[in-house]
Amino acid sequence: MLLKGKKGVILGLANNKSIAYGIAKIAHEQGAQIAYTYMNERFAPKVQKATKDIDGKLFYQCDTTNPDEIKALAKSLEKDMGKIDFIVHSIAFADKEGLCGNYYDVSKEAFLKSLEISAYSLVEITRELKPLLNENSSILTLTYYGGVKYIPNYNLMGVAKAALDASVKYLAQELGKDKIRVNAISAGPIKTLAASGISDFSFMLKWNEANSPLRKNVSIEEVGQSGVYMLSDFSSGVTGEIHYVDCGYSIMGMPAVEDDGNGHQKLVWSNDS
Ligand code: 0WD
Repeated sequence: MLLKGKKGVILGLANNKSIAYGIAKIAHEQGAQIAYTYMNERFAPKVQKATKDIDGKLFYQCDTTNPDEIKALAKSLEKDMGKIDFIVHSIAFADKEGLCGNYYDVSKEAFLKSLEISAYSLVEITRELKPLLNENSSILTLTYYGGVKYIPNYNLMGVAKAALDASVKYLAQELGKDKIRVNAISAGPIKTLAASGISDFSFMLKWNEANSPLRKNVSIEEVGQSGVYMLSDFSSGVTGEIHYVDCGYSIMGMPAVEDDGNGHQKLVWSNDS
């Protein structure tokens, strides 16, 4: 059991399709004691229901745009759990206007809100919860390739993920002396509530399945398995890392190839028969 005796908090589990749920499920199987947060009262019953089978007992409200709720979370965790060993940050948001059309049309309001929820929240949570973290603790966030390369319609979220990726590196350097690690998993596309806001998301899923070396899309359980490695002492030598769990998609320099039936690769749109 990789996480036996470890305690932590998972932020951003909206339902049993969430990436956070995949991480929670595997972390629970590996012996972790986990507290969960929900954004507001509307989400509380959904989070409680989703975590019923994985021993969900501790729940706290934490809208990360409210600094008082982050401070209150730190206090509640200390009271109910004492010191903790991991934090999973699985939170992101962009208004619809930031996930379609031209990036240059995005409003300042939408930009600031997205960066606040998707990137700054990691910084603020790290600062407020740091006093609770044991030595050898692990902080994990979720990112996407759209912060590194252009992905159609990912627009504002791509810019927010770039800020998140850079935050991981700066936080990793600063927390390293306290023996706290900070990493990100860059997951391939997965159909979740948040993903349904991205225009043409079903095409993204098909494209990734067709063009990934493993010829499939990643599951939340697969992200969970890699996530548990990042939370466990098995990754004790790893920090500041963006770890791809995307069926290999991000290594492809020239996608859209297929097998010609004779074991040879050819371009999907090639005229050569
Ligand atoms: O393809 C995907 N689904 C990928 C997602 C590929 C790669 C990365 N990711 C990232 C997302 O960008 C996000 O950072 O994984 C993380 C988790 O996303 P998810 O599991 O895809 O989405 P979801 O199940 O919707 O969870 C995100 C949750 C929100 O759910 P809603 O129902 O609002 O979409 O983030 C939470 C909320 O529960 N959230 C907040 N929590 C606290 N305070 C806030 C907030 N202000 N805003 C959103």
